[in-house]
Amino acid sequence: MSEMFEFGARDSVLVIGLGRSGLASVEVLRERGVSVYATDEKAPGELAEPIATVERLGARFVPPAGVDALAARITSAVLSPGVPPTSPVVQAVNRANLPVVGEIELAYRFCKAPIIAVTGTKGKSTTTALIGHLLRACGMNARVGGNIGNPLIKEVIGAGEGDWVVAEVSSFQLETIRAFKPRIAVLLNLSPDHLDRYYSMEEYAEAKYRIFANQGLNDWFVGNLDDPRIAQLHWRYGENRVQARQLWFTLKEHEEWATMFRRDGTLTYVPVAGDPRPVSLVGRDAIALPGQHNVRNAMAALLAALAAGCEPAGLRDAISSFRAMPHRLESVSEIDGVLFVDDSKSTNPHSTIAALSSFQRPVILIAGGRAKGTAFDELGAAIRRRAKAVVAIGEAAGDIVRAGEGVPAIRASSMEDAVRRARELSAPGDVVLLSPACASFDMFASAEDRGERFAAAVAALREPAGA
Ligand code: UMA
Repeated sequence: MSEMFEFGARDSVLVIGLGRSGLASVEVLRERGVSVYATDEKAPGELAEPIATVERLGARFVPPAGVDALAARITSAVLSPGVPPTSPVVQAVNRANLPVVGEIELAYRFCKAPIIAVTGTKGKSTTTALIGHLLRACGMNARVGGNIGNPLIKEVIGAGEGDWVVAEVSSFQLETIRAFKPRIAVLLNLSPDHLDRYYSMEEYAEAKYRIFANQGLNDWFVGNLDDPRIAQLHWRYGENRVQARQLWFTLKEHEEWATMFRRDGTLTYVPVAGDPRPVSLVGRDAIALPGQHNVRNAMAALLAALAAGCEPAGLRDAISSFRAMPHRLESVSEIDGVLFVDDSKSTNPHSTIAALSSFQRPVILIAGGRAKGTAFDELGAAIRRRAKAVVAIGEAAGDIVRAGEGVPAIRASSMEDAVRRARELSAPGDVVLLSPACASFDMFASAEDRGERFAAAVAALREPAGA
C-alpha cells in the first residue's frame, strides 16, 4: 500500500485545475482548515471568476509559473481529471517529490459510507444512475456523483456509515487514486477511447483496471464476461488479478461462469449464497431503455444492487421505473412520424455504434466534432450497415464522411443546419439520431450544450422562422 498522508489543518495543498472538480476540492479542504493554493493553466483573461471563487473560499491563487517556487511550501497536490500528468504544473510538483492525488482519492479519505464505483468506456453514467435508483427504491440512502457531473467530494461529505455512495469514475480519475477501495467495483466494457491521452489501448485498460487494484476478499467485483479485455481478468480465461469476490454477467443464454445471464429472454441470477438455483429476475420488457448495451448496463446494476443487499423482489419493480438519462438515447420529439433522438453523450465511436444498433428503423445519423485519437473504421462499417444517410459536423466531419463511404453524406455548418438537413433527408418512420462519436469542444461548450442545441433546433422545426 502506498504511503498515507493527511489532509488536515497542518497541511498545505495545491489544487490543480479550477473546474468543477478543483473548485469542489478547494471548498472541502478549506472547510477542514487545510491551507490551500490553487492554480490553472487557462489564459489569464479567463481566470477572473475562478480566482474570485478561490479567494472567497480563503485559498490563494498561484499562476502556473509560480508553482516551482511554491513546491517547498506544500505537502501534496490534488489534480483535476482533465489535467494530464504531462502538464508542466504537475511536472513541477513531481520534481519536488510530493504526492499527487485526484479528487476521487480525496473523497475516499473523507468518506464514511461504502462506495460502489462504476467504470467502463460507455454506459457509465446510465449504470451509475440506475444503481442509485435501485438502492433508493430498496429503501437505502444512496448518493450519486463523480464523472457523471457532480464532484464526488461534495457527495461523500454528509454520507453516513449506513448510506451508500455510488461513484462514476473515469480512467483519468483512476490514474490518481492511491488507497481508493470501492466495496463494489463495476467494470462495464473497454473499447478505444481517449487515445489522445494514452499511448495505447493497453495503457488505457490498465488505468481502468485500477478500479479493483486495492480491493480485498470482502469486496465485490462485477464484470462483463462478453468483453474479452474484461473476461481475461477471470481466472478461467487468463490472469487472476481480481482479489474481490466476483460477479460476472453475459448476454448469452448460459455461461458456466456467469452469475447473471438470459434465459428465455429473462435476466436470470444465480445466488452466490444460500440456495444456488437460478432466480428469474426481470424480463427484457421491464427495462425501459433501448439497445442491447442497456441490457448489459441493467445486468451490471442489478448485480451491484444485489451485492449491496437489495432483495430480488424489490429490484423487479424498481428497474421498470428507471428512464433514460438526458442526452443518452433520449427521445426528444416525433414530428410527422420522424423520431428525433439526442445521444449527444456518445463521444466515442463505440458508443455511436451501440446507438446505431438500438433502432429497428432507418437512421439519419448526425455525427462529428473533435476526434479523440480513435479510428473511425468500425464506425464506418456500422454506418454502412445501419444508416440511411449521414450529416457530418465539426472538425471530424471529413473523417466521418470518409469512414461511411457509400452512404449518402452531407456536411452541415451548425447544429441548426444539421437538423434542418437531416429533416429534409428523412421520411415518416425514420429516426434522426444525434450520436456524434466525438467530443463537443470544437463547436459547443459541452456535450450537454450540444444536446440542448439539438433539442432547440428540433423544436424550431415545429415553428417555421417568423412564426
Ligand atoms: N486545465 C488546466 N490544464 C490542463 C487542462 C485543464 O489547468 O492541461 C484546467 C482548465 O483550464 C479548467 C480545469 O482545468 O479550468 C478543468 O478541469 P477538468 O477538465 O478536470 O474539468 P472539471 O470541470 O473539473 O470536470 C471534471 C471531469 N472532466 C474531465 O474529466 C475532463 C468531468 O467529467 C466530471 O463530471 C467533473 O470533473 C466532476 O467530477 C466530464 C468528462 O468529460 C464529464 N469526462 C471524461 C469522459 O467522460 O469521457 C473523462
